[in-house]
Amino acid sequence: MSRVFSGVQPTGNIHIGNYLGALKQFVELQNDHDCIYCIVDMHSITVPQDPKELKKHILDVAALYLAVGLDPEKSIVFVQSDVSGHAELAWILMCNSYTGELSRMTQFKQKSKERESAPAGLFTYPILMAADILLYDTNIVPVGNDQKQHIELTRDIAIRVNNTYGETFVVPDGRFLKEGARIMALDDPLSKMSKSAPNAFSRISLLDDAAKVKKSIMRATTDSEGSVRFDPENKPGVSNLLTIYSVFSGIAIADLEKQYDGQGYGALKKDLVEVVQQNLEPIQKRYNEIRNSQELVNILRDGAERAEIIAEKTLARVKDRFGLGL
Ligand code: AQP
Repeated sequence: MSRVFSGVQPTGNIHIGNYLGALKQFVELQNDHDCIYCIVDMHSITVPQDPKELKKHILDVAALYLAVGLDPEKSIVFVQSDVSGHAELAWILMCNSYTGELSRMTQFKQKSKERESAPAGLFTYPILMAADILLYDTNIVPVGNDQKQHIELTRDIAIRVNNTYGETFVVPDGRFLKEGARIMALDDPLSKMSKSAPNAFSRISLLDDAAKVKKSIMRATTDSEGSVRFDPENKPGVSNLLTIYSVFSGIAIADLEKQYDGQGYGALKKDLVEVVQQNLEPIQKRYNEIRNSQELVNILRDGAERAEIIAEKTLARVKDRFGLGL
């Protein structure tokens, strides 16, 4: 069975972009793949975090993993910092990566340009991500398409090590959805929806109440043309709403265009509010049942133990290839 690995940062409440681009795939894949899903807390400290908030967000994301349908009987679910092999392998990979390739990463360029000086961890972040993936002999990495460049780098590092030290790593492939791989911000459909954007109405979080969902969608930026048409280049706002509608409802975009032909954006938005609320309701119900339970903590502890067994084997192989240790 192919091995699947992916993760989400506990940097705030998961939004529908994270869900439609990544988490929905996680759930689908767990039925016929060997899946490992991580809460990547070590990634989140590449920018300053409030320690109390971070601890809370780790459990929030874990509870959301289960609430969207991850089944700990089928998937390993754990917290990254509970398995020390991630950091250990990251160092080894760092010694086999180049500053030139890291400085080409667009996410680093974006995130560092807002600060006077960038933490070194923000620069080397993609190597920790490569370590996360390679540590588990991963074949498939389901992610949103903002991660394409990082997956390419992971592949390059794996191939480089294999060529230098002999077969060491499985070379993974990214898995990107045709629809939903890049959900855009509701207030600025030229930027991706993001947890950290200052305007809360730019995103819909999985835990948003009905009023917030309604307000975010009804305020969403569209255009002055007034016709419901999928054309991401010329009509990015309306196209983004159609994508969200289609992925949540399972109705093809072409059918939605027909359904709303001759109607204004108001009708599309009003129905989309309902579709999103209906999809979030069961997720929120399950989240509230599990968020403060001991069961959640037990699942994460058990997940870390199972992940550690796999990680140890890979690390032993890597150290042997590199001639490290006794
Ligand atoms: N807008 C998006 N559309 C589709 N997929 C997305 N992902 C993120 N944004 C979108 C995918 O969600 C997974 C988890 O993301 P992450 O938490 O690791 O970090 P991120 O990409 O940095 O997410 P955010 O929301 O943009 O957080 P901040 O604001 O903290 O930077 C990944 O698979 C990602 O591709």
